[in-house]
Amino acid sequence: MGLQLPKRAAVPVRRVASGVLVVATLMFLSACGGDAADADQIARLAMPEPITETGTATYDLWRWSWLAAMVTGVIVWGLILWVVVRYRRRNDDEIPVQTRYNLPLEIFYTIAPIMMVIVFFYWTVKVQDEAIALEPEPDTVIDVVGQQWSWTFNYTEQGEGGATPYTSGTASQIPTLVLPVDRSVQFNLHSPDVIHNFGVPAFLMKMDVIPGRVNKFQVTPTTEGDYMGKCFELCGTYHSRMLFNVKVVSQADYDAYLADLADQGWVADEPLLGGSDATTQAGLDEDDDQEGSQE
Ligand SMILES: [Cu+2]
Repeated sequence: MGLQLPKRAAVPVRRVASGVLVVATLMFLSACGGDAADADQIARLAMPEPITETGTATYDLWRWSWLAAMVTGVIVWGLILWVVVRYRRRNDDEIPVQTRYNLPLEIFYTIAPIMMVIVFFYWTVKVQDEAIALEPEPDTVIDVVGQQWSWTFNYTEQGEGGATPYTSGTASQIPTLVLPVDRSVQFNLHSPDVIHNFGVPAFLMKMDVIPGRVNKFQVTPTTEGDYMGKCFELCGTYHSRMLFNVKVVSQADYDAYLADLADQGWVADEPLLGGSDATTQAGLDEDDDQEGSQE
């Protein structure tokens, strides 16, 4: 073979080792900065703390996936380092043989990733099924409307006489979604305009809000407290203002809150779905047959 490598001085192993050490130290130190909450977040591999029953399953999937990826990474990096050192060029006059192959090894590294993808796929589908499962009779139903540029939360038929207390935000004032603790709640997601995405990081759950169909998911919050939610789909100019607060409270506080909303006049006979009808797509008449709808 006429392959000729240009001659140059080899990089000393010591210099490479000290470079690796500096990078590792910097990564360690950057992980040490910040307060206890940051440290917790790092321990959870950047996931928020899950506060729902299904959130825990999602979190476990995340953790075990990272573990599998790290084990794979360590083996691969170890092999690379070993090969680099063991088969390095030892003098200026010879280069290592460039044509070695090993059939069993090649079969192994073809099959191993396929097996890994199958395992990841199986667990992802299993957890996803759990996250989007709907029980037939949830304790609470909330009709959520995402519209440019805020949210309306309808506490459907939970007011006196089956009325619907609601709260609605504006682009300058974000609304608060109040939920009872340890009760299953179903969100029916409506959009009268464009595709939004309703999500609460602490639930480890979000779902598209699509005009012309009603997506649904259920959660059971298990920890009282204040959380944040937002629109996760770039829906236009003021997408970034589509924030909302989430308060998980006791059943008594929840009932008091709904009564309070009704007292202040925030109550309707029917859930307010935005536009004339959230299941009518903008630009279509209500009588138009919506063939694209999957609902
Ligand atoms: Cu949006």
